[in-house]
Amino acid sequence: MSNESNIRKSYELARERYEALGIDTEEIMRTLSKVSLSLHCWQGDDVGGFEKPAASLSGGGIQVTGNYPGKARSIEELRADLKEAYSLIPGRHRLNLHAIYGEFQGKLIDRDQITPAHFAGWIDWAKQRRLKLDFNATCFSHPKADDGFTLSHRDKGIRDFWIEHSKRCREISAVMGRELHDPCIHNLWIPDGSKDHSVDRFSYRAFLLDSLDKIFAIPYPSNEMKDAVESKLFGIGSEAFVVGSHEFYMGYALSRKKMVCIDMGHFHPTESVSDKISSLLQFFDEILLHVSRGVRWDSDHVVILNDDVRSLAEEIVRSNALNRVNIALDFFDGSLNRIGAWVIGARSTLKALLAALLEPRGKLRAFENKGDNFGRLALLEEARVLPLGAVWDYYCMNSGVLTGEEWIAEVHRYEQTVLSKRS
Ligand code: RNT
Ligand code: ZN
Repeated sequence: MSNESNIRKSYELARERYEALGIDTEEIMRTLSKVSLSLHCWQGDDVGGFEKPAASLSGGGIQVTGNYPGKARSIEELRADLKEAYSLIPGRHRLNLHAIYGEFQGKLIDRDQITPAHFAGWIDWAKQRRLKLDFNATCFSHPKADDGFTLSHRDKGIRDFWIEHSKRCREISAVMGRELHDPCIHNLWIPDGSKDHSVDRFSYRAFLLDSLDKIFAIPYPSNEMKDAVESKLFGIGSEAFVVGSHEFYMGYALSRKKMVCIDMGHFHPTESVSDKISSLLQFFDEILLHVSRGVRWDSDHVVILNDDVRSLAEEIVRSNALNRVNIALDFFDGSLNRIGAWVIGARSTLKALLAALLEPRGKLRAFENKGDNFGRLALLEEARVLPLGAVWDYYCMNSGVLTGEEWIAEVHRYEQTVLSKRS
């Protein structure tokens, strides 16, 4: 019996099992195929980028550990690796770039000098591959970020430098969106904060507010670009104080009609990020997510199919908000095959969405509406062991990507034939 016919047989049984619960697996697979994750370029080279001289991850409250061989050393290598990763992820997904990934042709182009021309190659590449782009200002890994402050810096000269950078990044985003006929989401995250207590939190936040208003002074049409702002609770070296806290950006985004970006690794470890979705959606048309995995003090481990990600997907689906929640991935791990890391994170996020879509929502809601809390809890528990894997394999097969554990061998093959040749 071939693998393919086994997958079909398992799927057929699964389809009937779900049908009995009122779930149409065919329709759900069509819905899933329209979900486009934004794949973060920075997992491919440990947030290095292609500036000359090369930026090294610093001043950012974020850190990549591990020196697994084979990381992309050039734009060509990164594109080849991305192509490999995309080929193992079912569906059509976006690419999320950071400003340090421009084509600077070996020249020193400081952050306040970048232009859309430096990203023309990416736009062409995206056009050829029918990809859509998202973008991020890079307000870290730079001498002017070394003391841990950028847009909220006490020094006006340093603030102005990062304001100019961020304005240019928004312009680049608008060009990307215009050229690719799909709005590019520009996300702004800054590392600003301090290891120990500040006695003037108010002033830093007032500086940040003023800088943001200057950055957002130029409006762009929403079919070209959309703005998001990302908060954080603490980072490495900013344990006691982060200027751009959740409350700060909630207030900012609501009053200025921007999106909030909710990174799963940026909250108290016992706080449930999924619970925020249905609240935010009462006030925002759209939000941006950074799907990540916090582990102790790190906020950026490779995403896996854990309860946090499953609950997040459930809350998006239960809120009927797949078209209002933009889902980006954000993690970086240099201790394993980096293409494998991308694919694990993306496939796990999609599996979580599939699981959420396959939830017997009608029956669960009926229990809840009747006040039958036992019935609701019992069905939730039974639903956890429904044959999700059979639908997933069938979905992958029909999407033309390797199923089950088969893709692991392909990543190993790529490592042997391509990555191992990189010194
Ligand atoms: C850092 C933020 C931010 C970065 C990327 C590289 O804590 O999550 O989104 O990870 O911009
Ligand atoms: Zn993030």
